Amino acid sequence: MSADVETKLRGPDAYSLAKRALAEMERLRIWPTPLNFELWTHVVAAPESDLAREIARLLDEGATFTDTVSDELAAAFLPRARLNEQIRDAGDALSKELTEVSQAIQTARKSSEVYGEALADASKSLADEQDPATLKSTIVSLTEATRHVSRENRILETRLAASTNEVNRLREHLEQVRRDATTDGLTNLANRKAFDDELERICEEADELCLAVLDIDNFKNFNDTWGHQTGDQVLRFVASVIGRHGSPPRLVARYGGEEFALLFPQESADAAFQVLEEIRNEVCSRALKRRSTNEDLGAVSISCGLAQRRAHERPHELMERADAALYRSKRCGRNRTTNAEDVATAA
Ligand code: GH3
Ligand code: MG
Ligand code: MG
Repeated sequence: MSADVETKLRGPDAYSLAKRALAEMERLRIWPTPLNFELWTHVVAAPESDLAREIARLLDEGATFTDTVSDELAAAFLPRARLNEQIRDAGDALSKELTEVSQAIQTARKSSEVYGEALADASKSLADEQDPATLKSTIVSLTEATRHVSRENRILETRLAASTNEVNRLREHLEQVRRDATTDGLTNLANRKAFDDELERICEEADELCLAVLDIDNFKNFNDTWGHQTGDQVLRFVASVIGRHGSPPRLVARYGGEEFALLFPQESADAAFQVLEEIRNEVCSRALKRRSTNEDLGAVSISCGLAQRRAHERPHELMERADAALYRSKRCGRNRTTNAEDVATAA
């Protein structure tokens, strides 16, 4: 999102842009969720933007704007600014907190210096002085100085406790922002960006690695028959099965619409193949029911492609081979797993 759009959406035209966005949404029968509204205000404010172009392309294709589609659009085109804003705000708050703590420490240091001087003076006068009245006044001022410094210390302690709480709150907030940025909202699995980063990292560390892509079969038909909401339910179900087989050190991600990726660090292709077959069997043997009406939906199946990393192979090459294996599974009738080595042999 450009600064231009931001300015427009906060400028004098904001109301008319908002009205136009709503009218467009109504015309296109786009459901007026807050996120859709946000997307469409951007479209009317910047009809030449990448977001507007992508939405036009999806409309041409006849796509349905499900929550997932909108989430993906927002993730691709809107969130960076929001994320940056949140990180910047947390950074500002942290720096304000540190400045205040450092000021409190300075004040405490000064008052303990003053107290040190008072102690030194007192010890001198106590050593030299015999007059009871002067001794008494020395003790009184010493007591006063002690009270003062202990008051200052209590203030500092309170300030430090408040700061510790605030810093912990900010840390949790930043952790949440980081989680949101790396998680897919529908399935709670890692998103594509998180997966790509991890794949890159693992490829730098180890050669022993298998990568699988898993794709729901004929999902468009399923959506067309049962609607996108039920489709979303199925996506969550498939994600939960894959997720159960993908505990660390494995990594599961929702890689695209109805496509998942699964990484097997330090595992052989045979072992990974077995796991994919277990997932596939678990998915296709479950008789699904529509939650809202309890209607039988039948079963869904998935196709999988598996590739074992070759020495020094780049992440995108490994992904391409897994994809080619998936494509072979689709071509051979779906609901099956193909090892990329077999694609290479057959080619
Ligand atoms: P294939 O077996 O070849 O994979 O066929 P397919 O129909 O699954 O594949 P295609 O790529 O033609 O269509 C994918 C469909 O997945 C289209 C889209 O409606 C659906 N889809 C993608 N993301 C979502 C989502 O978040 N929710 C729902 N309900 N459907 C989605
Ligand atoms: Mg599919
Ligand atoms: Mg697909």
